[in-house]
Amino acid sequence: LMWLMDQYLKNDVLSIQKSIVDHVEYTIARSRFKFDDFEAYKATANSVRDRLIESWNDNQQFHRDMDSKRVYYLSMEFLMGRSLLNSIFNLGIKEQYAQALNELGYNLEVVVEQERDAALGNGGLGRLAACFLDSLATMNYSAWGYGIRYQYGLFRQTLQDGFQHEQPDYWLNVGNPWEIERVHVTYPISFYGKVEEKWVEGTKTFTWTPDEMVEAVAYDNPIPGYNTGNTINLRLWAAKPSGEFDLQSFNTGDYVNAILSKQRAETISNVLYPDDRTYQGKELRLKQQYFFVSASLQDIMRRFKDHHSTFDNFADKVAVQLNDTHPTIGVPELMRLLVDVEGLQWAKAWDITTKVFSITIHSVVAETLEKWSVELLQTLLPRHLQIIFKINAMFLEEVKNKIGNDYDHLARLSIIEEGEKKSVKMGSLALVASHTVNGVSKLHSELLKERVFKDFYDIFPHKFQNKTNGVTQRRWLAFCNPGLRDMLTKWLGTEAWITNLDLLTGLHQYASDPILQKEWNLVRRHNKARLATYIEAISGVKVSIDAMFDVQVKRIHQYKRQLLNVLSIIHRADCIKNMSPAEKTKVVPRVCIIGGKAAPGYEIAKKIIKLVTTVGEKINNDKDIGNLLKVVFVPDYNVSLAELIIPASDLSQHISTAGNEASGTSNMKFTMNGCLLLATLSGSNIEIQKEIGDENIFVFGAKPEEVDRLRAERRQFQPPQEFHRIIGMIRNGKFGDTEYFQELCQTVDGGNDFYLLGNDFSSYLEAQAAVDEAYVDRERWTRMSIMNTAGSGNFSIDRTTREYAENIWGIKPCQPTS
Ligand code: 26V
Repeated sequence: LMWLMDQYLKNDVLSIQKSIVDHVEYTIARSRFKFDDFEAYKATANSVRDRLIESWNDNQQFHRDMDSKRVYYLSMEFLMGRSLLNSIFNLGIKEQYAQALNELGYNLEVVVEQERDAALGNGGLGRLAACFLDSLATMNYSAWGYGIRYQYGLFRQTLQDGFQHEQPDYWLNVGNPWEIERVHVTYPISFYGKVEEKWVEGTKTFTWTPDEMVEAVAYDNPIPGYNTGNTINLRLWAAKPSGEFDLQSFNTGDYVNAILSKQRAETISNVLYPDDRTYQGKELRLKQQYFFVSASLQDIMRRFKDHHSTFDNFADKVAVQLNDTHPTIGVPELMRLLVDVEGLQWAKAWDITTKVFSITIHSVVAETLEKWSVELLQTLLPRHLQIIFKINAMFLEEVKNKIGNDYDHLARLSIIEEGEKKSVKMGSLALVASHTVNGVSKLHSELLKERVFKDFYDIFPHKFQNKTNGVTQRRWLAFCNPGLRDMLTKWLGTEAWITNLDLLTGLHQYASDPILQKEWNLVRRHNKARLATYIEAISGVKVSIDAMFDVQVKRIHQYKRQLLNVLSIIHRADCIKNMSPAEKTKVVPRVCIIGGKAAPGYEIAKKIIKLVTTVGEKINNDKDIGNLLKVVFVPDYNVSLAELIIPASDLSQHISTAGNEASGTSNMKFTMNGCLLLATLSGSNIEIQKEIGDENIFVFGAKPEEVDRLRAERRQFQPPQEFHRIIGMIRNGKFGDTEYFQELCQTVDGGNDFYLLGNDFSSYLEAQAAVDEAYVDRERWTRMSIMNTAGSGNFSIDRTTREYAENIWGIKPCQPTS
């Protein structure tokens, strides 16, 4: 049988072809002589899936035997994108698959495009989680991701008359070949009900009798590492009606309604919340959090118990990383499982809990940290609320010994926010229970200590660390930019940079080499041509690849200042229109590309989108401007579009108000691909500048340490005339929709301008002029571009992963020898 299996899973072209055709016939149930591109994709994916499962099984067996410490990455979001190319590339069988398909009459590139994105995330936080999985697998760590199998991913954005509309992303209706349903891996998840206290043999015990129970069913998604047998697991939970519970209601005669009411359990894992700004205290969101965290912890404990008879070594075998505050309910849940279910003493359980958890914070301001009302917790998770109160009481008692009875100070530290509506501060709860808390860039980690968690830093300084984010160079360089990949490998004389990005420094010496420069620009032009074709297809706008591709793609947020970008675009158009023909010949032609989704309820962000499209319409049809300026809004920005856009960008904008972007990760992807940054002193921009050198990046705007003062004084600040004039143009209806844009214009009125667009405007225009000047000097620009790629080694997520592994999780790489 083993021999048969090995034959079946052989990786020569012929065996692969046979497996694809078999899947066409037996999985897709189509004729092996007639199937379309989509069916070819499904058959190919299934054939790859077989190979993934084999390596997944080997790997799970290996780690079971080793009983090595494992990290569990708990995240509400995993923004995975497509898997086919990633999988065959990481498994080292891309060429075979390309050839196999080719001989069958299909083109791998076309087949790959048939796959729908797995968009189970909003933006930075979710994509970071996906990059971590790739890195953990590649670096041979023992790791699992845990999350939710949403039926609806992030909404799909369409534009109607320039306005954003949201379409449901029912991504599973075409089937998902990458997941393995584990109908037997299920856990009961309880909600509501009441808690009874009883004295048993001298100790108080608590029995939670819930009112509602659902079942969590596991779906496993194998994650292959690059060039290693280490295929790790992303386990996503789906909610199903519980089989056993509630049998009573079936005897009341209302059979149909009993079924319908049970069916409502499934809503828990139905939809990803698309707002990444503020928590809204929605019960369903808290249910989602508890649902996936409880299932994950039960699963982790069951696996541990397979090998151990006590929990003494739990923290030596298990590390749990909380991706922001979203999975924090795991803290009282682990306590509940250890104390109420496993019968441990509180002190022992608390000791274990505080050795297991660590948390990453991804936001800059305290207001975005979640709070759940005591009232809601009391109703939904009564036992957890008790546990939280006890954790808080013990914590405050301990703190009192250090700081005395200063009431205000204690109130700030308290996990419970007092007041009319009491609430639980999830950030504080996570911090008290975690052995480590980290920010995602150097500046951000400092801000956490100085501001967001200042009071906690004073008592727990040892808990605070920095872990600057990174991105995976597999997806974000090696396979989204094959031209550059081959060139890097050729000039560095090795492919080893794919797992050791520091090797890119080897390019420094060639930055001015005319041969490299020539090849470099050829590759870049090829990438730009691909994007130009796409832009024409979606918008009808013809763009020249000689023009500078100036890109800003990210979620639409006021702090990210897409509006600042639009204002400078209007300014540029206006300047061009006032030029003589002779002056016009000196203008650097630009294609301004903007993309990103606005949260469905975020009106100001939606107005920014409408403004981009309106301004674009006007400029793109202006004969006086012609090809000197084009403005394109790319709808439905997602991971797959990023893979097309990033390699084709000359300039990319990361222009949030100084200090307001925790890190940023797309900046790293652009830098890696040889795109120059126009950047403020925010998050990891600062560290990128340090690595690639001041002369290879365009930095402008206020300093982070000035922002507080500038905000305080903004009522008195006089923005430049130009700024007023451009706002005036929008206000007075130059772009139509006069009424609609008023509210948007108000956001930058003197007293209101919280994100300091007025303050930074002059500096921004100067930086833009410096960009133009650099671009006309082709030799200089190309050198800068090469220096960006050469200096990006530090922003490989492998560096980040190693730092977490060594300084937070305490895990070591270990590889199955096959
Ligand atoms: C936040 C919230 C707030 C409560 C309601 C629901 C919800 C859902 C998602 C989020 C995530 C927003 C946080 C986020 O994505 N932060 C970004 O994390 C990136 C990775 O660390 C970082 O590069 C970005 O600077 C940061 O904005």
